[in-house]
Amino acid sequence: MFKLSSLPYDYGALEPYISARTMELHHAKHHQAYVDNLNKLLAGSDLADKSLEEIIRQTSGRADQAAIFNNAAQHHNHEFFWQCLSPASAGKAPDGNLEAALARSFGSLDGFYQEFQAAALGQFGSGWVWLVKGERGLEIVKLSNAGTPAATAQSAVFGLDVWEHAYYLDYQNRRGDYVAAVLKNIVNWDFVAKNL
Ligand code: MN3
Repeated sequence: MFKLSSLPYDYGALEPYISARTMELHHAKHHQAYVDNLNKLLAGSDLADKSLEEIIRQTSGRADQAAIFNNAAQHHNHEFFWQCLSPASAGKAPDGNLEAALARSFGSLDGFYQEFQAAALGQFGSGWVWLVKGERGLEIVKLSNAGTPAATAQSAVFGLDVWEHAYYLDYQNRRGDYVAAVLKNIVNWDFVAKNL
């Protein structure tokens, strides 16, 4: 049985950038539902004794396993996403090796911010924007719905949920404002740097 982890901060800790109400609904309702659905779908399945990562890889791209993939990937994506955020990041920016790697791949930190923002705005409908380790350094990848680097050979360094449930109460249709607020104020760059 998979379990929902507690957040490493309070629901209100990311205010004013993400409200307590959004965080509570997102974690206690949306994320919890992915975990509950996954456990129900796995009951009696031959995938039940596999790790979350194995389940994701074995069900990715299979139409007959789409429900299991979607809930497993969303559980995995959210567990990672919560760690990508921190209330202790105000005024901080990537530094050291992370800043150097971002500058190599995107020209500069501002280049990274702009490219990430453009990818987030360009993701039509629900999905995620990921910073991943690719063959040529860091790359930005946008994936629909439950799309996850965990289904691929690329490993995630940072990820941002751009489903409307992540921001609609606070920003309505202004996805770009949500993305900018997160990038400039509440990314846990220490966690991101560890994923390099
Ligand atoms: Mn979400």
